[in-house]
Order: sequence, then structure tokens, then C-alpha cells
Amino acid sequence: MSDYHVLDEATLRQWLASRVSLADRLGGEPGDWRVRDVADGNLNSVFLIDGPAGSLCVKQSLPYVRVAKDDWPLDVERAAFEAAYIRRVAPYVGKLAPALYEFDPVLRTLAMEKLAPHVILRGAFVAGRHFPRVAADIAEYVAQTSVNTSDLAAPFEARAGDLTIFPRNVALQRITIDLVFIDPYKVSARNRILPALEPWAARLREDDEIKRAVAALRLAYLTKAQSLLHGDLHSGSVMATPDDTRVIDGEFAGVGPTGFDVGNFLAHLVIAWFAAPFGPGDAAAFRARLEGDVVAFWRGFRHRFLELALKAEGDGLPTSHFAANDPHRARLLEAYVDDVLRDAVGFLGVELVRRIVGFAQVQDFLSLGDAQTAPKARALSLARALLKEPDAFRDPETLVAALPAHDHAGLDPRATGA
Ligand code: SR1
Ligand code: MG
Repeated sequence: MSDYHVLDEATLRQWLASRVSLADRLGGEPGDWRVRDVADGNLNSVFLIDGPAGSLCVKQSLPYVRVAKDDWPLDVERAAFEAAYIRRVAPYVGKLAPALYEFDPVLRTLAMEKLAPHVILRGAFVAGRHFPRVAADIAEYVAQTSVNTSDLAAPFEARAGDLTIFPRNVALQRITIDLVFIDPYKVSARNRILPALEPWAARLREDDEIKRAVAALRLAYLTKAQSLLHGDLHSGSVMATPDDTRVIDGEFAGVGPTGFDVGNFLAHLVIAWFAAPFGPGDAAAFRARLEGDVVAFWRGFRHRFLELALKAEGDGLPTSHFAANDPHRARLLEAYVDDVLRDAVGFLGVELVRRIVGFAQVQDFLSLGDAQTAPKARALSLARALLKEPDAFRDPETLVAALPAHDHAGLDPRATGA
């Protein structure tokens, strides 16, 4: 790994002092800078630095999974893919992502805009807080990235560039393949299953219909190279204020099925919904806002996708093949985006499953302590319906209507129509 070394507070100051533009942005002398280690994700170290003139966020890839340390070594190259992802989507997403100031390919370190007073969306959800702009902003983000990096808008040459770069992000895509698509459906030492949910875990391993659905989704993830994906678009990858939304953490970037990002974000709205009754505040009002988010995100994504794709000039559906305003082209685009949304329903299902019986659990449920079992079982009940009958969920209103229908599911999958 050449001169790579893990930064601590002292070596971070030295590194910042050696990068003129970063030191200038902070102002003053290294001794004037306030450095805080704020890492709370699964993988990396993250520091916030405040100087007399400005501030920064510095993120470094560690040579292991931060939450598992020596038990789980991990390639540090992910920072390079995150930098490449940020640069690739920046022209389309603008202020919906933080600015990348510098990337150090030796230390695998990114220096970015510090987001303040933004908070991580998942933390807000756990506290019962809701940000009204988020759903529409994430819809815009996913529509922009997915149209503009697909064959609908990107020239073949740009797509070839993406396909040269991002499929090499193998270490992180391996994590997704294992943690999302494989481990939850077999016995794995990495799975974290509450004892009361063992019957559910057994059902996931044994139900042929579910396993067929998951196999199709796994193959779609591996082979359906529609657009550049964020690859980990959950509520921990969104920072927000009431007026501003930013997507962070593109280290899982890859080329894949557009519905993966769509389904992932929907899954974490749904998780917040199932976890909500035990949280602080008025659960019914909070749930109603999340239901509104599901509809706004789904419909906003579909609307913006079509709007952008209709104007786009990629090699996939060139306007030269159609008369001006030919409705046939619009119909082909509608079929395309509806296929994306069908995929999204399945990816929503597998994301729910893996956050409940897999390795990477989420604070929405964990914060409930002893009360997490019942809402997890209810979310699994919905997940099973999504995987077994994706065509029953053709619009967001149907998905929203299904939430209360599964909110009384018991702990035993056999008692819930398995
Ligand atoms: C070992 S990494 C576990 C999870 O954290 C990331 O945020 C991804 O969701 C990954 O699956
Ligand atoms: Mg992350």
C-alpha cells in the first residue's frame, strides 16, 4: 500500500498543512484547527476540521471494516471509487452532494465540504424528526444520476468509461453481493438474527419462491448494467436540514440496475415507518409523513426520470429515429422506467430482509432495544409480500396501503400466510 498510513489527529494536521489549498481554506495555523473524529459508519474514519477561515470534512478508507476491525480486512481503494463517483455525477446533481475539494490517492483520503448544520437522516428518523424536502430531493438525485449515466442520455463512449472504471470497485460490490443477496438466505456466521426471529430466518432459507425471486434480483444486480449506482443509498447516506439535502458516501458505486438505488431508499423509509411506533414523538403523524415521502419519492423519481429522458440524446433511444413528439418514444421510456420501478420493489424487499437478519443492522430498529422484535417481524412480512408478488405493487399508494396491513403480523411466518 506504498506510503498509505491511517491518519490520526496529529498526522491529519500534518497532511492538511501540506495541502496548500486545504490549509488556506481552514486559515490560521495547524494549531488553530479544531479536529473532531466523528466516524459512525461501518467502514471509514471521518474527521471534521474547523479553522478560523473555514471548515472541512476528511474521510479516509481504513484497511479493514471499521466496525469489525482485524476480523474483516478491506481494500482501501474504495476511496478512489468514491472520488470518481462524486466527480462523475457532480455535473448532474449540483448542490445535492457535498463538494469534493481534494482526493489523495496515496492516503486514500477525500477532503470535502463540511455539511453543517446538516444531520444524518437516519438519526433524524430515530429521533422522530422529518425533513419535508428530502423525498423530492432524493428523487431528483436518483433521476439525474440514473438518466444521465444511462444509454438514454450518456454517449456510448461515456458509458464505456463508466464500465471501465466502476466494475473494478470489487471489494465493496462483494460486500453487497454477500450481505444483501447471499448471507440472509443461508446460515452465515455474519448474520445477526434475534432468537425470536429464527423461524423467519429459516423460512427465508427454505422458501423456494422467495429464493427464486432473490436469485432473479441477484442476477439483475450482477448483469443489468443500466446506469451508475450510488450503491448504498440508505438514510445513513443522506444528510439534511429543513432546507437542504445532500447525498454522501458513494463508495459502493458501481454500474447496475437503476432500481437498486430506488429500492434502497424506499426500504429505509419503510424501515423508519415500522420502527416509528416505539420512538419518541407522535408516531401516527410521523408515519403519515413517511407515507407522503414514499409517494413523493416514487412519483417524483418517475416524473423527473421521464422529463429528463425525453429530452436526452443518448444512443439508446435516439430522437432521430422518431418523429418530433412521437408518442411511441414516450411510451418506450415509460416502459423503461416502469421496469426500473418493478425492480425497485424487489430490491426494497431484499434490503428490508438484510437489515433485519443480516450483518449490517440499522439504528431505527436497534434503538428500540427489547421492543425491536415485533416491528422487525412486521417488516419481514411486508418484505415477503414484495418478493413474492412484486406485480401487486405497481404504484406507491399500494405500497403505502400495505404498511398497516403488515403492521399486525406476528412473529411466526407460518401464521402470516407463508
Ligand atoms: C461491512 S459494511 C456493511 C454495510 O455498511 C454499508 O453502509 C453498506 O450498507 C454495507 O452493506
Ligand atoms: Mg456508507
